Amino acid sequence: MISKKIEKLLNQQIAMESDSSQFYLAMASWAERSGYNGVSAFLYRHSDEERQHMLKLIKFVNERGGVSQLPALKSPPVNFKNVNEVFEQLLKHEVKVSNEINKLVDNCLAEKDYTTHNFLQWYVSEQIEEERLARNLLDKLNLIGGDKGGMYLFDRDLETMIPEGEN
Ligand code: OFO
Repeated sequence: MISKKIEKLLNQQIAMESDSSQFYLAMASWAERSGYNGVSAFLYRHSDEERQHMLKLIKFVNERGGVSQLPALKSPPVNFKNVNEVFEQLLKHEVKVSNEINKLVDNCLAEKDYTTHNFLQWYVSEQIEEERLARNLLDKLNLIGGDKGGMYLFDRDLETMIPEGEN
């Protein structure tokens, strides 16, 4: 059974994963409209994965005798300046998520909730991968600079890339 405090914090994390999913969905839609089909496919997959992260938390809260709560959906931005801005914002967002996961892990230790602590280890590893991949992609974009051919190849590579970087 989880404590009310941990239940509240897990519900905040559910809201955060939902925000991630919405945010990346908006990015995917912008990329699709802007002719970046590979970037768009990657971000649609990323958005789906964030929804899976949210579902995993919902099920955990329910299984541990808590009550999961779904947040209201926030309206994400519609337009982005360019692909660089998309990935800069994505990295910034992932760093924020990692910080929140770390705080949650700290709270589990303080509350001696080792079950939730153990469950959250999956999220800790996932965040390392997601941040790593976002940084790699930004490095590539910086190398490409304004080169159109480079951008074409970047977009093509993302068509099949998996958002946690297992590819
Ligand atoms: Fe849920 O991993 Fe990104 O935010």
